[in-house]
This record gives sequence, C-alpha cells and structure tokens, in this order.
Amino acid sequence: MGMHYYYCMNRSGMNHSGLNHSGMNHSDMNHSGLNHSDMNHSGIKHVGMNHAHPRSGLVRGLIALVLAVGLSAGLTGCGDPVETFKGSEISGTHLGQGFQLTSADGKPYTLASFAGKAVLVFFGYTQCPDVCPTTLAELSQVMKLLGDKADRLQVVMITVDSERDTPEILKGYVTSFDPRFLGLSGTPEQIKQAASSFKAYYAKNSPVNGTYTMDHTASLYLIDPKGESRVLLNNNAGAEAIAHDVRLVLR
Ligand SMILES: [Cu+2]
Repeated sequence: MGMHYYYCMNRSGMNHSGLNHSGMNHSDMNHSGLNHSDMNHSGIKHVGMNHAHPRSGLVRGLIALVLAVGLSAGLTGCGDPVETFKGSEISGTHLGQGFQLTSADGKPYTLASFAGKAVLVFFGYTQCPDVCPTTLAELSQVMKLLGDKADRLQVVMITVDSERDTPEILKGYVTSFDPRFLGLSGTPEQIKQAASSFKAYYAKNSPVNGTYTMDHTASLYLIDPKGESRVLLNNNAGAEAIAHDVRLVLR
C-alpha cells in the first residue's frame, strides 16, 4: 500500500500546470485588487523545484502503472480518476514547516503537534466581514460530511490580526462554528513567520471611521497525517470537494 501510494503521488505531481491555473488564483486574495503575483509565482516555482527527479519519478510511475495493469484485479488506485485531488497538489513544497503558535490555553503548537491527523489551515481574522465566516461555515459542513472521520481532521484558523484577536476572542469565534476548531495566535513576529512558512499574505488596510480590515490569503492548506502539505484549496471550493480531499489524505 505504501509503495502504491507513492506512485500515485508522483503521477499527480507531474501535472504542474494545474497549479498555474487553480493553485493560488487572485480571487483567493480577496478584499482588494492587490498585486500578489510575485508571491504566487514563487509559490508555484517552489513546487516545481522540489520535484528534483521528475524523470525518474515518471519512469517509476510508468513501471508502477504497468505493474498495476499487469497484476490488475483487486488493485484500485492510481488509474482511478476519483482519486485525484479536487484542489491543487502541493506535495513536496513543505509549506507550513517551522511555524510556532499558541492556542488560547497557552499550549504551543507546531505542525508536528497534529501528527496522525489531517490538518486544514487557513489565515483570517474574527472581524472579517465575509470570507472568514463563509469559510468557517463551509468547514463546519466538511466536518458533518466526514462523519466519523472528522475526528481525524483538525481545522486550524491562524489569526492575522493579533492586535484585535486576543486568544480568547479567537477561540470563541472558531468554536462557534464547530467546538473542535482550533484558533492559533502568537506574537506579531510568530504570525509573520507562520504566514511566510505557508507563503501566505496579509496586510492591514488604512483605518476608515476608526476601524480597519485586513487583506489576507484565503486559501485552505491541507496537511496530511505525516505533516506534509498536500493540497491547496480555494476557500470557496465547496464542502464536498474539501471533504473529498481530506478523505484522500487520510487513506
Ligand atoms: Cu477574512
């Protein structure tokens, strides 16, 4: 099963073109027409660079395919289109490695804290007028769709607005959508580091009438139970598509 899985990864990993079109499209970057193209492109390049041996991967993938066809019966998997991620594959990018943040109860978290679970990470803030509440509602729907498997998924919202989002406010906000959701915060420096580890963007807008909004990347990052970043999903991908990809990384 392990080997089989590996080949599946390589096969989907070969399709880099998907990232250019659906990976981090600019609608993800919501709120205003900022130019994020540099960041987007570096993220995409990073994906490509990490596939250091595409050719040997291709050869091995083909061998696996021949073996799978030859051995045939009983083996489902690589050839089955149902197993393709709905989001964009980001395996090998190691996005999110190295962050250190804190929950409302003061517990420190890194990606390793979630070992054995799939993790859906996104950046946001509790006073967000539209994108964040919509995303959280969608993710609470994902939890329902997953049924028993929801216990193997951790949804994590990382605040980009530590100025207003105290750990308690953040916790109250995310758990109002699902009591299992986790809000993570940290010092401004830790949040900056977390965002940069995901190649995520955020910025505070100029205050209007005494209040302000934040721009932020709205993509969902799906991490597998081994702590590897696997899929980048649009925040509006839909609960079905998100649940599908979560099930896939939980196999
Ligand atoms: Cu938001």
